[in-house]
Amino acid sequence: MSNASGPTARPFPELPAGFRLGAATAAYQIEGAHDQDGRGPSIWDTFSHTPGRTLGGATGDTACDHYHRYREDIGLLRELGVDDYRFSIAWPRLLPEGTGPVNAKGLDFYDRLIDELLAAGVAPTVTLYHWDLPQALETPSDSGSAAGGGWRVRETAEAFAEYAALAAERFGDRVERWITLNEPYCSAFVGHAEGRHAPGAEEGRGALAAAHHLLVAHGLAVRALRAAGAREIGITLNLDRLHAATDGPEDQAALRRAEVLHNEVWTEPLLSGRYPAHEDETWAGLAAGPWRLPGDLELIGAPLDFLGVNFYRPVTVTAAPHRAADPELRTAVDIGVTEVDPYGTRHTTMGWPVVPEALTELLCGLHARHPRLPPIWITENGSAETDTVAPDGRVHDTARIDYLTDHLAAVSAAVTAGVDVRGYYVWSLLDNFEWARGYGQRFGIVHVDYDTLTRTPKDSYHWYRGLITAHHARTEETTP
Ligand code: PNW
Repeated sequence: MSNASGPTARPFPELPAGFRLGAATAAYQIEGAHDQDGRGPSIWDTFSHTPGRTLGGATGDTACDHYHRYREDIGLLRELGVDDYRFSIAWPRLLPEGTGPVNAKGLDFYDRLIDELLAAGVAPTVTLYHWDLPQALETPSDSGSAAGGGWRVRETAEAFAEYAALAAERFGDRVERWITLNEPYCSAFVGHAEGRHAPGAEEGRGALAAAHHLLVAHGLAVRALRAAGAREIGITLNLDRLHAATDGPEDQAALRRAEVLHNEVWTEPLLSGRYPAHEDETWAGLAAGPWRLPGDLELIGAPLDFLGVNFYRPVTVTAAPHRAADPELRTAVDIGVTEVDPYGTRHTTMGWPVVPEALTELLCGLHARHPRLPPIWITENGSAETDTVAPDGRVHDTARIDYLTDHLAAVSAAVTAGVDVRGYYVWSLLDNFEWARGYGQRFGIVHVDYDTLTRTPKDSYHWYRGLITAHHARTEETTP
């Protein structure tokens, strides 16, 4: 495919016929309107409002104000020509206390959003949980009926299944694809052990319990979605392409520990119906913790229609001394591993190295290791750059175009090698609230001015539009 009229001279990557192209966002990162129309608070409202937790004290109170500007944003998607749009539903908009009374205005908002997407010719993909747990499930309010405890307790998984059933009954006739959880690794370990994400806890035991309950929540939600007749059901994981810094035995052992924590804790129960073999006695804690009930692994391992994979960068690890005294923290986060960066390549503003072939390797590795691997969707991929609106009124984000070109080519290479990858969502449609990093990191293919909330499509948006148009034309030629 040529790219004669595009902003860069490089050709578009070749994609398989019928491969689907989309864009992704998440509720707390774009919606704003945090206290409007009956939305209850989430753990991210509480966390971002706690001094010192996010860069410059940034919150999602307004974010991109997508709650009020969703029509404009869907217009951007329509113009872009994407096949699919991945967004998340804010659980506390539908159920302000996490469970119990339903907020009709919350249901109405997502009804309007979904109907406008369909009218724009874009298929909705819904993420049910992109980190905004209703605060009432974490710490109950006076009126709250829930016990609190968040993901550390099983009741939260049960509440999640009720929420999933509510969403599927209301929206299931129009939603193409359902993602139960986004990156449960982050919810469990970044949220409960590292403490860099909400709820900001640094507990070993709490993180292990959270990991298990998130998987149970996924399993219960799959069951509820199936019962409601949902179309395609999957989960999104941030799987890591890991390397050891050296061939030495200590680094190789560190690599094994990282493989378990980052990948196998999730892929083994989900795809093989078991927890990873625990040569390290601490892993027995997760596999045999008191939170585990008979039947859980069958529930968690129920067949999926697809696996969502978020990919940004590879990670290299080396052995390091433990720092924490708590033996359970040594399981959940302080696993005797530290990251090193041997990559002599360009880095994005997140400090992440740009290594597209790592995505091909990750996908081929999954395919080789898991006989039950369902079709894969890349549910997030993108780069943060220093994007500013130039005097000509445009945003010349050539580095992002190169990143996306090379990563799409890397996906295509995996398909050629035999991996069943069905589609790709660029992260993100809009610049948005990048969690603890606040508004300092811009991932959008559309620039957002946070003072005026003006949207300016970047050069990468125009490039992606050209790619999608060319890809659709080619797919039509090759499909009889
Ligand atoms: C993913 N970390 O997040 C998320 O799914 C998106 O919401 C996010 O915007 C995107 O990747 C880009 O970062 C992560 O600090 C954010 O470990 C932070 C971490 C991991 C994943």
